[in-house]
Amino acid sequence: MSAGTPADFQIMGILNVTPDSFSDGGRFTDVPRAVAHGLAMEREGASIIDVGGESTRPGAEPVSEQDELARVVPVIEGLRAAGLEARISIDTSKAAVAAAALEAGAELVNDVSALRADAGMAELVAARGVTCVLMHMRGEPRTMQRDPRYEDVVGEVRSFLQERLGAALDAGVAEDRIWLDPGIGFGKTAEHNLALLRELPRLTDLGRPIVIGTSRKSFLGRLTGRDFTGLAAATVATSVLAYERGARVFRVHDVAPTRDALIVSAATVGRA
Ligand code: PMM
Repeated sequence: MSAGTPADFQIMGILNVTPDSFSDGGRFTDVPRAVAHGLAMEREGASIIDVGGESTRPGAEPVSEQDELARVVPVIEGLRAAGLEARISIDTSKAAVAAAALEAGAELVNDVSALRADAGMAELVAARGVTCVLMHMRGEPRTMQRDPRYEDVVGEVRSFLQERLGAALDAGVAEDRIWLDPGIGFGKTAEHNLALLRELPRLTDLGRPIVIGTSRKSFLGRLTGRDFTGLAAATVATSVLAYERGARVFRVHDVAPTRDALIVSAATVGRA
């Protein structure tokens, strides 16, 4: 095999245009910087750029529709005007924001509420025929990390994703447009996150591509004793493990090392 051989994974580069996101809040709030960062992630190997205007870090307060629109639409337009070839996903739970983002050039909807927060979202995704990411979250970002408990975290996340997959199909979303995400860190302790990674094959057997987002999350900081600035290697390790267990889409900040690690993983397991 040679460098650049197509492999069966996709990297979703994170572009948070928020003043308060977990590890990159405030860095990309001005449009030219955000656009430059999106283009840089594409050069590094991202095939999707995930643009988000509402922080979902633990404790985050909701953002108004107007604020969210004002943050994401100019960045999506800017990425398209700058000739980005990667697909753009919009990280939102609001149908009006998703609609405006799709209008501006986004092609996927990444909804951490799994189409539950806004009654118009399922209809929009179905009508536009776009791919959507349905993510598991326990509670809401403001309170989700207050003592989350499960009997069987993997089984409960699996049932939830199966139910949301059914709801999306009922709303008219085509099955091949649905990706699933266990929502690492969303209402979960470190142990819960690790169990989900360890037992990922129980989720891949739902038959849809699994998206995984461990990037710079606090359970990695707890394990390694580092703050988020030093979590690229820990993130890469989880992405490789998740790939080997069947995940295929990786939502990360550190695109270049993730690309290299996943290319080697894919070659090793014979998928590239
Ligand atoms: N994590 C965050 C935001 N959006 N979307 C999906 N599909 N999966 C995730 O794990 C996810 C997400 C929070 O992380 P950030 O604040 O670093 O963007």
